[in-house]
Amino acid sequence: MQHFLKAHPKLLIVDDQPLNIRVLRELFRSDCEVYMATSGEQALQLSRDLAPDLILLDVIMADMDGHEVCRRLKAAPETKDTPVIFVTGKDHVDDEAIGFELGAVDYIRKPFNSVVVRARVMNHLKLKLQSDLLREMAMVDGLTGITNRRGFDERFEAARAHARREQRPLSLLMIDIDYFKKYNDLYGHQQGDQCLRDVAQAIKAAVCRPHDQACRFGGEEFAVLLPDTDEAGALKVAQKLHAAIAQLSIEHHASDAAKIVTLSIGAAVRLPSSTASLEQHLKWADEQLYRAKNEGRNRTCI
Ligand code: GH3
Ligand code: MG
Ligand code: MG
Ligand code: MG
Repeated sequence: MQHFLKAHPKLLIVDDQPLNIRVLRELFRSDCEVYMATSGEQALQLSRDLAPDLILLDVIMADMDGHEVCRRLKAAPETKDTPVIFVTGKDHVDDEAIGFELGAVDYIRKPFNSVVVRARVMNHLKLKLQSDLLREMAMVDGLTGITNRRGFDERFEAARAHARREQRPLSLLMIDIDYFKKYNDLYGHQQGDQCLRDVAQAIKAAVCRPHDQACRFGGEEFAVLLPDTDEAGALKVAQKLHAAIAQLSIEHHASDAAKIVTLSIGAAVRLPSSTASLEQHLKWADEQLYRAKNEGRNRTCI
């Protein structure tokens, strides 16, 4: 395994015969965190809870066969990208074709050769971890190192699903640096870029609950997503952001709001009963941001 891949990928082995699991586990226990399931139901549960990097899946099982398990894994958003390899005694080529049609990445017939199985599984794990890394890199903003718009959209979607399921409020802050065009004009684009980096890091540091998400929305705009947060909570975070940026005390002599860099913030709370779309929620926050600008900048409107 190359150094940038995480040390111990998670491997889930599913087979209704504990003896079969033990044989496979021996092959991988030195390279992987190995988890085991002896039924289809248990496999689905563990797949959701553990987010394994790869699943080795038996086909013939008493409660729910491997084909059905695979179908359900591929149908659920949390598990649809988890690679599945069938490991089975069903050795007809038609069975193999079904396995691939169901979305498996490989098909291993029993009895198997340990060296070959090990090589195939390790190859698939390497691919999975590399694609995870690419996915993560695609969600980072190149200039500031914080989450980008693509990452934000994904988190926003997930946060909304959580809010709806758990009947929780969801708050959104749209943040815009005041008079940033004038900042660039006065201090130059390079210093403008440095200002964006400093502001981004300060926003990220000020937003500290594990499920909160700060991102660069584009240009000199940032967005903060606050799950399980009502109006009072959103205002508290917004005040914390104003304070954090004031603390940076970045000189801005061309600003009409203050002689340092400041933020305007628009906040919007989506209540559990709301049926508003993501676009509507963004639009509310944008409207409040517009108000904050009109009312003199360096403030939050909600
Ligand atoms: P307001 O207070 O109304 O927000 O005024 P503003 O000047 O901040 O707003 P405006 O939208 O007119 O200008 C945004 C500026 O942000 C213009 C653009 O040059 C600058 N900007 C956007 N992205 C970058 C970037 O990546 N680097 C730098 N240095 N500047 C950027
Ligand atoms: Mg079996
Ligand atoms: Mg702007
Ligand atoms: Mg601006």
